[in-house]
Amino acid sequence: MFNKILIANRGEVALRILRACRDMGIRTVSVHSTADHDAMHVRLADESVCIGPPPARDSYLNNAAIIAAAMITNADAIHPGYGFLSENADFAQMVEEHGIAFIGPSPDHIRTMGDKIAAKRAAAGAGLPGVPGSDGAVEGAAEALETAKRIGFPVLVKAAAGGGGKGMKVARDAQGLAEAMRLARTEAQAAFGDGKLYLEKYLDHPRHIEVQILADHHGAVVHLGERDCSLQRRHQKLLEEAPSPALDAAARQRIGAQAAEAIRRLGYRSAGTLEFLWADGVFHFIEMNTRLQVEHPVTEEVSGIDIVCEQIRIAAGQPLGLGQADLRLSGHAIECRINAEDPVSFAPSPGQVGRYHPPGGPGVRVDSGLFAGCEVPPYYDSLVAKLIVHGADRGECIMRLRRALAEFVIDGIKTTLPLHARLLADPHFVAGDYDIHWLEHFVERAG
Ligand code: MV4
Repeated sequence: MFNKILIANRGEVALRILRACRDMGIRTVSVHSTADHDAMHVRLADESVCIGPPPARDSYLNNAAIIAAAMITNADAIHPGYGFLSENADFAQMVEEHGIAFIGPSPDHIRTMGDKIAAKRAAAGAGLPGVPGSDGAVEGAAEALETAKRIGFPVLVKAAAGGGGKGMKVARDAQGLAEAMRLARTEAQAAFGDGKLYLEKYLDHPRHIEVQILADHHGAVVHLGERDCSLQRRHQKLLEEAPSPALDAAARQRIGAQAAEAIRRLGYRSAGTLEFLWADGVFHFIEMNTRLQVEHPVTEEVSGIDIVCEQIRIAAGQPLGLGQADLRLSGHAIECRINAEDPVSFAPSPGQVGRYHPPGGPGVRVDSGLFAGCEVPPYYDSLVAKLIVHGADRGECIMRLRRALAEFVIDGIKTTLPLHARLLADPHFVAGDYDIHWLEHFVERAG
């Protein structure tokens, strides 16, 4: 096992990794920008290294500074968390070239899954069909039109380097397609420096279902069931739950088994997530995330598995201590993402926190780096806390979540807590009756 892990991240996920390290008796090194000098992830670590000024590109994205920090502190592994360098194949490779373990999959797997066309091809080859569409990249308008006529309008133009919705355009007819191609190409080129595009049939009202996987270096693969991540606005998830209210036991079993088998065939090793769109009783693979995800706690709550500890053990070469038959998913879990934002306009709301009182009681977990008097800097993602609640079933989970939301006090900054309270009172949400577009309409109705 590793002696010392450097955590190349900040905020709640840095704390989450610190806690896993403590539970495993592994020493920790935090890195931080000058804006995070007094942050909780710095206070709780055994050692810390300042890696640069506030802008992320000069600190949390500064791979040379991070690797130098690992070298001088004698860390034998780096955990990248999520965001920042977590899906940067060049960083993972550089870490390994310095004799330090990267807690994640191989650079090759990160690279393949980072190219959405390559990912789709690899997944299809491993038994996970995607949405019907172009066979790889589409070059020009004529080729795009040919594909669109084959699969039928509406179609969705997607960027190979995309993900998170950037460079994505819907086209409803031939004229719209030419325009969508131009816009998507320009946007993708500007955002990623790569204008490569592909085409898919546009699914109108799917749900976003993802399957959590653990795979070790000895051929063992397990899935930990699915999460429903359909409740999002502008590609920012607001609330996730496990299991999905949309799936029955047969569909759940089918996608879990298919996902695990695909991971086995891909030779993937680490924690990872396969993303699907679920429409009309069919799963379509769309992307794979090769990192620990923000919403991993809902899976931890229903499976009893510590995903971060398992991810660290896998990276250290240890075998998964369990098989699929040892796993029992039980009850229901929901995560509310609490952002330092205005709950109506979503304008960022950084600043100093006043009173801070997290909720407690049966079934309640709070993952957060907040404390009374802390500063929420304006430079980074606005996620400041995650409230994760578990119950014997979805009904109990919702009752406990309402209780926890009512107890939660974060003064001094605006947060999305009131939006969650409103959502938890909505009959459609309570019925589990929503798709990927539903939240946008709910938010528009806000007063
Ligand atoms: C789609 C789709 C409909 N049809 N693909 C959005 C981000 C990227 N990860 C994939 N996305 C979508 N791909 C086809 N063929 C709709 C979306 C989509 C979406 C997907 C998941 C969660 C939220 C979403 C919000 C808008 C659009």
